[in-house]
Amino acid sequence: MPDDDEDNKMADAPTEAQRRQAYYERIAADDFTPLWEVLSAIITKEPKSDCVAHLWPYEKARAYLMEAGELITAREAERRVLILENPGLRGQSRITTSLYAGLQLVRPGEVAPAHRHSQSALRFIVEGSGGHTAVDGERTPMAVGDFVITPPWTFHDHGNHSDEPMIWLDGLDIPMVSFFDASFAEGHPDEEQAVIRETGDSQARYGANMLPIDFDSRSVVSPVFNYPYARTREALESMRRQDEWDSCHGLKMRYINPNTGGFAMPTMATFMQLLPSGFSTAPYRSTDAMVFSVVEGSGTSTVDGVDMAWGPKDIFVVPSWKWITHHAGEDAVLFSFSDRAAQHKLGLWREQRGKS
Ligand code: 1HN
Repeated sequence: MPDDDEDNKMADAPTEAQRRQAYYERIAADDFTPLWEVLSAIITKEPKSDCVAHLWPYEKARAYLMEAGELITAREAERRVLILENPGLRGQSRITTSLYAGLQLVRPGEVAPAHRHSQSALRFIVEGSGGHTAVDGERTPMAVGDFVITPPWTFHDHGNHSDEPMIWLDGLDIPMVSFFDASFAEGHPDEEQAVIRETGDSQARYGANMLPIDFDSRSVVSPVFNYPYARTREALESMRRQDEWDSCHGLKMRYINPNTGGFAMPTMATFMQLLPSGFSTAPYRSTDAMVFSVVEGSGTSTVDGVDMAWGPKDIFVVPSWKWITHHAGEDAVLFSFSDRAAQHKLGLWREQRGKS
């Protein structure tokens, strides 16, 4: 029966889906894959991230760190740090897709030995004073609220000659450097590098609104490596008297490389902002996920309808392109950092302001 024959032929003929699948399997064996099957997943209409908003209460972090202090020395650990791992990125040593963050403890009398690596590091001091870090032969004291830079490939070691624990937030561009497969690291032959410049030298030389006459103006890393809180706080306090409030940010300043006016570090941008008591910000979003460290005061930040209530020394993270609002219950000072410096250089950075 001709009609039945026709039907059988139709049933035997592979469907379009089957023909495509067979083709994908054949080309896969030679390491090809069809773009049209993945296009909308790799080029999203707007940022999509596994990174989630999250807050780490300082009280809990500090208790765990102190326990670590009993378990391992800074010398043995090399760096005694608890990584702040984003709940959406567990197992990846990341606080955001592009950034690493951790809390480091150096106990009285300890040394974290000298080494260097390609990754840039920032330190934001959350507890203690009387500790120090050394970079390129100069020691700088560390006190609460100070922002301290370790530029890429510079030897650095930390010490604590005080009788109180020193705790700070480390921010590193580790995921970015890994993305580029550009990581190098090595130890220093000595536990502590030799001190060859006086404490305060770089502040005087580069941080007094002057630069040495022949300073290389192309340098991408700030030659200032400690931005003391006392000066930052004083600047914010002077400005608040002029009432220059931004609806999304309150009073927000960025740390700069005095040589270029750009961000202080090549990959990471750092900020300090003041929100006066009772201030509620208008919604804001940007493509750089942001890590916040609370210096003073308390308040609530809301991301996607979820409230994060914070107080002094708490750390919280806001993913890329999520609307955020802040409310300060009392005068609040927030330090923050992100990958904005890298995004700017790559022409990627975007922001959007919402209506209050
Ligand atoms: C590092 O060198 C320090 O120098 C802290 O204090 C955290 C995390 C990963 C790799 C290197 C430091 C680090 C780190």
